[in-house]
Amino acid sequence: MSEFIVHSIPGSPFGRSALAMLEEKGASYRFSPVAPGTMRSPEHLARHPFGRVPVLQHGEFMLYETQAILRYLDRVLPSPALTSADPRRAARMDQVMNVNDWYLFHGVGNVIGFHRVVGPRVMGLKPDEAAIEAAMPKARTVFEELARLLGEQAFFTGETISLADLLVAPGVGFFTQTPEWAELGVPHQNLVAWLSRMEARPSFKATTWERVSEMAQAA
Ligand SMILES: N[C@@H](CCC(=O)N[C@@H](CS)C(=O)NCC(=O)O)C(=O)O
Repeated sequence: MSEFIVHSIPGSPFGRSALAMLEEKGASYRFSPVAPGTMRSPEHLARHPFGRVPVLQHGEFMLYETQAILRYLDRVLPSPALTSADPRRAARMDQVMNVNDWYLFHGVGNVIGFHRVVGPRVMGLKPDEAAIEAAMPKARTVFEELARLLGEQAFFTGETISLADLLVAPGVGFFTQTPEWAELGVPHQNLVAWLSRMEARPSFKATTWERVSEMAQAA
Protein backbone atom coordinates (compact mmCIF):
# COMPACT_ATOMS: atom_id res chain seq x y z
CA MET A 1 0.00 0.00 0.00
CA SER A 2 1.25 3.53 -0.77
CA GLU A 3 2.64 5.64 2.01
CA PHE A 4 0.34 7.96 3.94
CA ILE A 5 1.54 11.56 4.09
CA VAL A 6 -0.16 14.13 6.30
CA HIS A 7 0.42 17.76 5.32
CA SER A 8 -0.29 19.83 8.39
CA ILE A 9 1.12 22.13 11.04
CA PRO A 10 2.01 21.44 14.68
CA GLY A 11 -0.82 22.51 16.99
CA SER A 12 -3.64 21.98 14.48
CA PRO A 13 -6.51 20.13 16.19
CA PHE A 14 -7.87 18.88 12.87
CA GLY A 15 -4.39 17.76 11.87
CA ARG A 16 -4.06 15.94 15.17
CA SER A 17 -7.27 14.01 14.47
CA ALA A 18 -5.83 12.70 11.21
CA LEU A 19 -2.52 11.78 12.86
CA ALA A 20 -4.20 10.12 15.85
CA MET A 21 -6.36 8.13 13.43
CA LEU A 22 -3.25 6.74 11.69
CA GLU A 23 -1.77 5.94 15.11
CA GLU A 24 -4.95 4.13 16.19
CA LYS A 25 -4.74 2.04 13.03
CA GLY A 26 -1.06 1.27 13.61
CA ALA A 27 -0.27 2.67 10.16
CA SER A 28 3.10 4.10 9.25
CA TYR A 29 2.92 7.61 7.88
CA ARG A 30 5.02 10.64 7.19
CA PHE A 31 4.37 14.14 8.53
CA SER A 32 4.94 16.85 5.96
CA PRO A 33 4.94 20.27 7.64
CA VAL A 34 3.31 23.19 5.87
CA ALA A 35 5.88 25.91 6.54
CA PRO A 36 4.74 28.96 8.52
CA GLY A 37 3.37 31.65 6.21
CA THR A 38 2.90 29.27 3.26
CA MET A 39 -0.71 28.20 3.88
CA ARG A 40 -1.80 30.35 0.93
CA SER A 41 1.20 29.65 -1.28
CA PRO A 42 0.47 28.22 -4.75
CA GLU A 43 2.06 24.94 -3.63
CA HIS A 44 -0.30 24.51 -0.68
CA LEU A 45 -3.36 25.92 -2.48
CA ALA A 46 -2.81 23.18 -5.08
CA ARG A 47 -3.31 20.67 -2.27
CA HIS A 48 -6.04 22.59 -0.46
CA PRO A 49 -7.74 25.40 -2.40
CA PHE A 50 -9.10 26.86 0.86
CA GLY A 51 -5.62 27.14 2.33
CA ARG A 52 -6.15 24.97 5.39
CA VAL A 53 -4.78 21.81 6.96
CA PRO A 54 -4.73 18.85 7.14
CA VAL A 55 -4.37 17.28 3.71
CA LEU A 56 -3.91 13.53 3.35
CA GLN A 57 -1.82 12.21 0.48
CA HIS A 58 -2.07 8.50 -0.30
CA GLY A 59 -0.20 7.70 -3.49
CA GLU A 60 -1.81 9.83 -6.19
CA PHE A 61 -4.90 10.41 -4.08
CA MET A 62 -5.13 13.80 -2.34
CA LEU A 63 -7.86 14.47 0.21
CA TYR A 64 -8.75 17.42 2.43
CA GLU A 65 -11.55 17.82 5.01
CA THR A 66 -10.85 15.93 8.21
CA GLN A 67 -14.13 14.04 8.30
CA ALA A 68 -13.45 12.73 4.79
CA ILE A 69 -9.88 11.83 5.79
CA LEU A 70 -11.04 9.90 8.86
CA ARG A 71 -13.71 8.05 6.93
CA TYR A 72 -11.29 7.21 4.10
CA LEU A 73 -8.72 5.86 6.54
CA ASP A 74 -11.38 3.80 8.30
CA ARG A 75 -12.21 2.18 4.95
CA VAL A 76 -8.70 1.54 3.66
CA LEU A 77 -7.45 0.46 7.10
CA PRO A 78 -10.47 -1.49 8.30
CA SER A 79 -9.00 -2.88 11.51
CA PRO A 80 -9.89 -1.89 14.14
CA ALA A 81 -13.18 -0.55 12.74
CA LEU A 82 -13.88 2.88 14.22
CA THR A 83 -17.41 3.24 12.83
CA SER A 84 -20.18 1.24 14.45
CA ALA A 85 -22.28 -1.07 12.26
CA ASP A 86 -25.26 -0.14 14.39
CA PRO A 87 -27.27 2.57 12.57
CA ARG A 88 -28.05 4.59 15.69
CA ARG A 89 -24.50 4.54 17.01
CA ALA A 90 -23.22 5.49 13.56
CA ALA A 91 -25.77 8.29 13.35
CA ARG A 92 -24.70 9.58 16.77
CA MET A 93 -21.10 9.51 15.57
CA ASP A 94 -22.00 11.56 12.49
CA GLN A 95 -23.97 14.00 14.63
CA VAL A 96 -21.10 14.58 17.06
CA MET A 97 -18.67 15.06 14.17
CA ASN A 98 -20.91 17.74 12.74
CA VAL A 99 -21.31 19.39 16.14
CA ASN A 100 -17.52 19.57 16.12
CA ASP A 101 -17.28 21.19 12.71
CA TRP A 102 -20.29 23.46 12.78
CA TYR A 103 -20.53 24.57 16.40
CA LEU A 104 -17.38 23.70 18.36
CA PHE A 105 -14.94 24.94 15.74
CA HIS A 106 -16.85 27.78 14.06
CA GLY A 107 -17.33 30.68 16.40
CA VAL A 108 -16.00 28.88 19.49
CA GLY A 109 -12.72 27.00 18.92
CA ASN A 110 -11.57 29.33 16.18
CA VAL A 111 -12.26 32.32 18.44
CA ILE A 112 -11.42 31.24 22.00
CA GLY A 113 -8.75 28.73 20.97
CA PHE A 114 -7.22 31.26 18.63
CA HIS A 115 -7.20 34.22 21.02
CA ARG A 116 -6.11 32.23 24.08
CA VAL A 117 -3.70 29.66 22.61
CA VAL A 118 -2.67 29.97 18.96
CA GLY A 119 -2.40 33.77 18.73
CA PRO A 120 -0.30 34.22 21.89
CA ARG A 121 1.83 31.10 21.32
CA VAL A 122 2.44 31.32 17.59
CA MET A 123 2.06 35.01 16.76
CA GLY A 124 2.75 36.73 20.06
CA LEU A 125 -0.73 38.33 20.02
CA LYS A 126 -2.70 39.49 23.03
CA PRO A 127 -6.11 37.79 23.51
CA ASP A 128 -9.08 39.79 22.25
CA GLU A 129 -11.22 39.65 25.41
CA ALA A 130 -14.31 41.11 23.71
CA ALA A 131 -14.23 38.44 21.00
CA ILE A 132 -13.84 35.72 23.64
CA GLU A 133 -16.76 37.11 25.67
CA ALA A 134 -18.93 37.23 22.55
CA ALA A 135 -18.14 33.57 21.82
CA MET A 136 -19.09 32.35 25.30
CA PRO A 137 -22.86 31.88 24.86
CA LYS A 138 -22.35 29.55 21.91
CA ALA A 139 -19.45 27.87 23.74
CA ARG A 140 -21.69 27.11 26.75
CA THR A 141 -24.28 25.49 24.50
CA VAL A 142 -21.64 23.43 22.69
CA PHE A 143 -20.06 22.06 25.87
CA GLU A 144 -23.43 21.35 27.48
CA GLU A 145 -24.51 19.51 24.38
CA LEU A 146 -21.30 17.49 24.08
CA ALA A 147 -21.67 16.47 27.74
CA ARG A 148 -25.30 15.50 27.17
CA LEU A 149 -24.49 13.44 24.07
CA LEU A 150 -21.66 11.67 25.88
CA GLY A 151 -23.79 10.92 28.92
CA GLU A 152 -22.47 8.05 31.01
CA GLN A 153 -20.79 6.29 28.08
CA ALA A 154 -17.02 5.87 27.97
CA PHE A 155 -16.93 7.28 24.43
CA PHE A 156 -19.40 9.10 22.19
CA THR A 157 -20.88 5.98 20.60
CA GLY A 158 -20.48 3.54 23.47
CA GLU A 159 -17.69 1.61 25.15
CA THR A 160 -15.14 1.85 22.33
CA ILE A 161 -13.76 4.86 20.47
CA SER A 162 -15.11 6.01 17.13
CA LEU A 163 -14.21 8.67 14.58
CA ALA A 164 -16.25 11.12 16.66
CA ASP A 165 -13.90 10.84 19.65
CA LEU A 166 -10.88 11.27 17.39
CA LEU A 167 -12.34 14.38 15.79
CA VAL A 168 -13.66 16.09 18.91
CA ALA A 169 -10.95 15.37 21.49
CA PRO A 170 -8.22 17.56 19.94
CA GLY A 171 -10.63 20.52 19.72
CA VAL A 172 -11.93 20.08 23.27
CA GLY A 173 -8.38 19.49 24.53
CA PHE A 174 -7.41 22.97 23.36
CA PHE A 175 -9.80 24.47 25.91
CA THR A 176 -7.94 22.93 28.86
CA GLN A 177 -5.23 25.51 28.08
CA THR A 178 -7.69 28.39 28.56
CA PRO A 179 -9.20 29.94 31.70
CA GLU A 180 -12.63 29.38 30.10
CA TRP A 181 -12.21 25.62 30.72
CA ALA A 182 -13.16 26.21 34.37
CA GLU A 183 -16.62 27.30 33.26
CA LEU A 184 -17.03 25.33 30.03
CA GLY A 185 -15.45 21.99 30.82
CA VAL A 186 -14.91 21.37 34.52
CA PRO A 187 -18.62 21.36 35.49
CA HIS A 188 -19.11 18.47 33.04
CA GLN A 189 -17.17 15.76 34.84
CA ASN A 190 -18.16 13.12 32.27
CA LEU A 191 -16.49 15.23 29.57
CA VAL A 192 -13.40 15.77 31.73
CA ALA A 193 -13.11 12.00 32.36
CA TRP A 194 -13.62 11.25 28.66
CA LEU A 195 -10.88 13.72 27.70
CA SER A 196 -8.51 12.08 30.19
CA ARG A 197 -9.27 8.70 28.64
CA MET A 198 -8.54 10.10 25.18
CA GLU A 199 -5.34 11.88 26.23
CA ALA A 200 -4.08 8.69 27.90
CA ARG A 201 -4.26 6.78 24.63
CA PRO A 202 -0.93 6.15 22.88
CA SER A 203 -2.40 7.79 19.74
CA PHE A 204 -2.90 11.05 21.64
CA LYS A 205 0.41 10.89 23.48
CA ALA A 206 2.11 10.47 20.08
CA THR A 207 0.39 13.53 18.59
CA THR A 208 0.72 16.32 21.16
CA TRP A 209 1.76 19.76 19.88
CA GLU A 210 5.29 19.01 21.11
CA ARG A 211 5.49 15.59 19.43
CA VAL A 212 4.16 16.98 16.15
CA SER A 213 6.71 19.84 16.36
CA GLU A 214 9.40 17.16 16.65
CA MET A 215 7.96 15.42 13.57
CA ALA A 216 8.07 18.74 11.72
CA GLN A 217 11.69 19.33 12.68
CA ALA A 218 12.67 15.83 11.63
CA ALA A 219 10.91 16.12 8.24
N1 LIG B 1 -13.11 21.85 7.61
C1 LIG B 1 -11.68 21.72 7.67
C2 LIG B 1 -11.15 22.69 8.70
C3 LIG B 1 -9.65 22.71 8.72
C4 LIG B 1 -9.12 23.92 9.47
O1 LIG B 1 -9.80 24.94 9.68
N2 LIG B 1 -7.84 23.84 9.85
C5 LIG B 1 -7.21 24.94 10.52
C6 LIG B 1 -6.15 24.42 11.48
S1 LIG B 1 -6.85 23.42 12.75
C7 LIG B 1 -6.49 25.79 9.50
O2 LIG B 1 -5.97 25.27 8.54
N3 LIG B 1 -6.44 27.11 9.71
C8 LIG B 1 -5.67 27.94 8.85
C9 LIG B 1 -6.29 29.27 8.62
O3 LIG B 1 -7.39 29.50 9.13
O4 LIG B 1 -5.69 30.06 7.92
C10 LIG B 1 -11.32 20.27 8.02
O5 LIG B 1 -12.17 19.56 8.56
O6 LIG B 1 -10.22 19.84 7.72
